[in-house]
Parts: sequence; structure tokens; C-alpha cells
Amino acid sequence: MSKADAKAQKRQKFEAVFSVLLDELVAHLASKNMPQVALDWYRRNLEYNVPGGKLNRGLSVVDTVEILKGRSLTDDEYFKAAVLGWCVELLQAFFLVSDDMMDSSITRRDQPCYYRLEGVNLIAVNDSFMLEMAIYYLIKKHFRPEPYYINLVELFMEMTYETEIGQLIDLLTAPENHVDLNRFSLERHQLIVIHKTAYYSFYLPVAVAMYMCGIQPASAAAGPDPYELAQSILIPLGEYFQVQDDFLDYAGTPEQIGKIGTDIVDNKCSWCVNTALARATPAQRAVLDENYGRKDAACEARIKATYEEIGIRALYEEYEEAAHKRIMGLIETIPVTSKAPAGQAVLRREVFKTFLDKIYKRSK
Ligand code: GPP
Ligand code: MG
Ligand code: MG
Ligand code: MG
Repeated sequence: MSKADAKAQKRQKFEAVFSVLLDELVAHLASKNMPQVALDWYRRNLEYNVPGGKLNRGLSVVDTVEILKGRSLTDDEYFKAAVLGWCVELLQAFFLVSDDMMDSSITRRDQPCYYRLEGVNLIAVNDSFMLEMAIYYLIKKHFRPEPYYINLVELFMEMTYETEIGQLIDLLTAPENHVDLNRFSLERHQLIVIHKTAYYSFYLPVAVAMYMCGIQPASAAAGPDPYELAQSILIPLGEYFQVQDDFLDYAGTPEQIGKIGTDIVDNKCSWCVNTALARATPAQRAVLDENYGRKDAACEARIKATYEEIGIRALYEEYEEAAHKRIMGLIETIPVTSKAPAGQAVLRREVFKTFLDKIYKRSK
């Protein structure tokens, strides 16, 4: 089987689990005597917002469980790993539906943003809440008897909180009617992206898989905590991923990335503007000050021309190579063969390498 076929098959198998979960969630509403119109609405919310993305986060849970167990999964293990994968995708759907409203975005995953659909508008706020709570319904339904049940619940809640804190500083650093590029910096950018993206996109899928495989958090006295070790690699990885997202918002075509970039018009503290600010001549700085964050296509075009003058594409390539090298170095701090206590999985380099390979030089 070719690599592409294997990938498509993996995706199909994962998607088949979503159909089961979709029916469970709608049946739960039906059990409360909700009218057909509500059942149809909820089904459309789930179908429109949950399955259409790259599924990187969700599939990572399954991949990580396989790597940690070091063998192929039984049907039951696969199903459980896939349920948790879809819970990560539900969290992502909750964030994206609400983020698109906050960012006044236009398209997402090659379709209109959900809130822009006829008759949806602000109902999307409640719909995003329902996507979020579907996570806890599913975790309770499928994991309530497990010893790690509470760890899963706490983890999802903590990751949500981290992301919301990141979203807050993302929004506060980008006020709609007050452009002040002096408030931007690469340090501020790093703080934003670690919180708004890295925790839930990179640490969450791996930590979920670690709990499912019975990896215990270690107390300080018992040596390094595997969850802290995982974070020390996955947070820099997530930071790199969001720099890619920022760059693609500028340089990617809508056909590539499935969305229309809004960062320049939205006055976002993006990697691109910070990198440009660090290199700009006084004349270029004046152009950036006068045109950034304006709801005007001509202003946006001037910013883009200035990015090109500054050589943002080459600077991005440099960043990408350095990030790749730095993260490979972090991965190599993991011992190659640390012996696991009987029956217990241990963290392996491959978990992180697989992730890095998935995103290195991505164009969508
Ligand atoms: C990515 O930001 C971050 C999120 C999608 C998290 C949102 C968090 C909430 C609490 C709603 P982005 O705006 O750059 O993403 P995109 O480019 O996909 O719109
Ligand atoms: Mg945003
Ligand atoms: Mg956005
Ligand atoms: Mg973005």
C-alpha cells in the first residue's frame, strides 16, 4: 500500500468512529424529548464544525497510544483512543467556531465560517458551548470506570483555561480601533501562542494518550515527571506550529489553507509583523504604522509589499530551520531505552518525532 493510501485508510477508520459518536450525542438530546428541529440543528452543528479539518490533533492521540504501547491496538483500545481523539477535535471545533466570530473571519476549512450561515449568527455562541460540553458527555460515557477518568476531565478543563487565557491576550494585544505597534514584541507573541495554541494542540493529545496508557505523573522526589518532560518538548513544538500558522495567514493561498488570512486587517500580534518590525528601516516602519490593522484592502496590500521588501519569506525559512534543529535537540534529551516498570508504557522519542515530521515545512 502506498503511503498516501495508508494515510487515507487511517483517516477513514478514524472518521468511522465519529459517525458512532455523532449518533450517541444526538440520541442523548433525543432522550430528553427535544423536538426534531433541535436534533437536526445539533447534528448539523457537529457535522459542519467537527470532522472537516486536517484531523492532526485527533489522529495524534491514536498514533501516540500505538507508539506508547509499542504494538497495534485491539478493537476496544482503538475505539477508546479514537473517542479521545475526537474529544480533542471537539475542543478544537469549539475554539474555531468562537475564534472565527472574534476574528471576524470569513472562511474556514474551505467553507463559510459557521456563524455566517443563514439563520445561525449569534446562535453560534451557544453551539460552540455545546461542542465543548459534548467532550465531557463522551468522556463520562466511555471512561467513567477508568482510574484515569478524573485526570482526563481535569486535563481537558486545564487546557481549555490555558487557551482562553491565550485568546484573551491575543485579543487585548490587537484592539480593533487602536493600532499601536509599540505594544507588539516577539516576547509578547511567544506568550500568546504558547497559551492560545501550544497547550491544546500539542500537549493535550499526547497527555491524553499517556493517561490512557497508564503513565503515572511522578512526584518530584521520584525523578522527572513524564508529563513535564512531554511539555518541555511539545510547548516549543506548538510555538513553532503557530508561527507557521501566522506565516501561512500571510503567505498561504486560500486554496492551500482553506481560510482567508485576516491577521493584518485584524491588527494581530503575528510573527510576521514582529519580524518585520525588528528589521524595518525608519521609512518601512512608517508604512507599517500607517497601514497595519486598517480595514482597507489598499492598506493591507502596502503591508504585504513591505513584508516582501524586508524579505519575510527568507526570514521564515531561517526560522523554520532553526526551530527544527532546536526541537530535534530537545527530543534527543529523552533517553533512548529507559526501562519501563512491568506493563507500563514509557515516553519514547518517536512520539515527538512523529509530530515534528507532520508539521515540518507544512503549507496548509
Ligand atoms: C489560533 O488562533 C488559536 C485558536 C483557534 C484558539 C482560540 C481560542 C478560544 C478560546 C476561542 P488564530 O486566530 O490564529 O487561528 P486561525 O488562523 O485558524 O483563525
Ligand atoms: Mg484568533
Ligand atoms: Mg482566527
Ligand atoms: Mg491564524
